Amino acid sequence: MLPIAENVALSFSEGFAAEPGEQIHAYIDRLCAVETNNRITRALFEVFVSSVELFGLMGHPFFLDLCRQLGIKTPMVWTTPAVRIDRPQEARFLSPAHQDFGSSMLSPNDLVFWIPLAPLDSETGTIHVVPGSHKTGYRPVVPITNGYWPDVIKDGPADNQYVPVVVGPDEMLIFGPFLIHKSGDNLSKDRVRFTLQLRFNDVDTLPEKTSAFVAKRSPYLEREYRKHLNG
Ligand SMILES: O=C(O)CCC(=O)C(=O)O
Repeated sequence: MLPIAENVALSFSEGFAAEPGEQIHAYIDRLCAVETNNRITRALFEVFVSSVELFGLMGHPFFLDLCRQLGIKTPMVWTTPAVRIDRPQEARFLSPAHQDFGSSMLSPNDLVFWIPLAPLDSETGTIHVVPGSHKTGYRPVVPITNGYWPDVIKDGPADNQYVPVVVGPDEMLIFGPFLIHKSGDNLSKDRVRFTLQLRFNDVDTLPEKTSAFVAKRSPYLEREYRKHLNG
């Protein structure tokens, strides 16, 4: 259990304490079932990126050794650790087909570690990938305006080229920046698809010594800051 999760949940009227020994995904399933307007799971999604436990994973020898074994000489953070909470029967935030290189444009030997934090099966759905698509580099994209995703792959693969990757409880999927993939639906009635993504660039192969992300004011900080401007 991440202490941050229970702390956040208890601040909402629908929130309730975790059972002793309860696994975090079971707790989130219970919260998701009682919350209104996604407000608890949305807050969890927002705070998880600042969790010290998850940040710490980026520097854990387990991941750094794997990075080196898989071709990253000097690992650096590509994105902050991302936790996905794909709620049952909700399609709005699913990721359409894409290559993660679009959120980096840096090292061609980047790595993504996609890790289930709750059991996956055909009901919860999983990530869908196009085998072999990583061999042909970054594909042209065209902008889109419906939904939250910025673009779509031009002449992307047909639906029947995707295969779902059901990753076991003690397994993870590791892929490079050019693999074409997308989210599968979560068809279950009451289970969130709860997964962690850790992404690493390689300092040695950066085309420019820079980073794929910058710290930016969150909407909360922007709003609060403006209240005090000229105040
Ligand atoms: O987990 C998913 O549904 C999709 C994940 C994804 O698109 C990504 O990690 O880039």
